[in-house]
Amino acid sequence: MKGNQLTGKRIPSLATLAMTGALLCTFGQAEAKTVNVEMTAVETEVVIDGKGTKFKAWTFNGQFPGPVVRVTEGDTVHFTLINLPTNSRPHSMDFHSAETNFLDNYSEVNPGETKEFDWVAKRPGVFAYHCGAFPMIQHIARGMFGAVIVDPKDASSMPKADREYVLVQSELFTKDPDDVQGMFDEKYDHVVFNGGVFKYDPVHATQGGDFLQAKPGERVRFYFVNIGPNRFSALHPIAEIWDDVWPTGTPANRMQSVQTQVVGPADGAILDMIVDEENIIPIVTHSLTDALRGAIALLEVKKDAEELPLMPFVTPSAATTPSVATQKSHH
Ligand SMILES: [Cu+2]
Repeated sequence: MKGNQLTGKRIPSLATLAMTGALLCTFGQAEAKTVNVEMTAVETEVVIDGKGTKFKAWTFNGQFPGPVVRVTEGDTVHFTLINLPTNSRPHSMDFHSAETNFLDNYSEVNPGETKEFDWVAKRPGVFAYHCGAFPMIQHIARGMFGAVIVDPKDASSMPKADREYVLVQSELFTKDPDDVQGMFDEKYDHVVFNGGVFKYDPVHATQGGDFLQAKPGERVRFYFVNIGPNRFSALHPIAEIWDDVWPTGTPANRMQSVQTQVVGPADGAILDMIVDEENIIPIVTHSLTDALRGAIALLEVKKDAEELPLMPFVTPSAATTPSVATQKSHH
């Protein structure tokens, strides 16, 4: 699948091999590399529904959610966070995929300043990232979050997917984005996948909404992150059953025949579904007050399904060109 994210090259040059030193690679496994990921904190308006409703967001790269970071187990990520001088607040980055010194690396970056740090993608799975600047509940509620996919070094540790989507669930507080007490009191207006109210549900959306698509028989893989800030997700495919679920996306965690997967705030899961015949499968958080506030995605299964990006219908980052060119292999 081609997405609005960039995937690092799998084959490093000899120079990279020499530089990273690493590499106890066996045949058929991806080789470790260094990947540069740069993000810019951008306080900007984003559109949250098909009617064009604007939301005063805080974002990474102007994108809501932020760009998908995709690396392979063993890779080193060299991360740069730029806080624009025009921004009003400090921002920061917390990668749940990293095990690192958070006091040094996850500290706040003031407007006009830049921070760089490295982390190693030691564990495969799907992880949240988010801004952790004070008050964190507000920085998450206003949109500073996204997903990291760490593909397993040994690709055979999971069945091969025919099609892949990333869904990030979050709550939207649209009445007053500076009402932090309202965020503590859970006075959210919407719950959304990938930043849009019924973004993938043209039935419930009063305007807009686009189906996710798949072909009959395809193994469709969902990389799911729930960033909250407060609500648990109960992810359920109506009239289907998840064939395989990997909590946190860890290959060793394989569960089979799961009706509803609970994913708490700032957790993730990889969920696979194979739909045998043409159908429309609603994917919902079965916490129904949240589903009916916007967290329903319709997977249209049809023989002539189109290819779609990893995170469909999310406006790519404005901070970089082309596409989301924030992620580059180092070689
Ligand atoms: Cu922030």
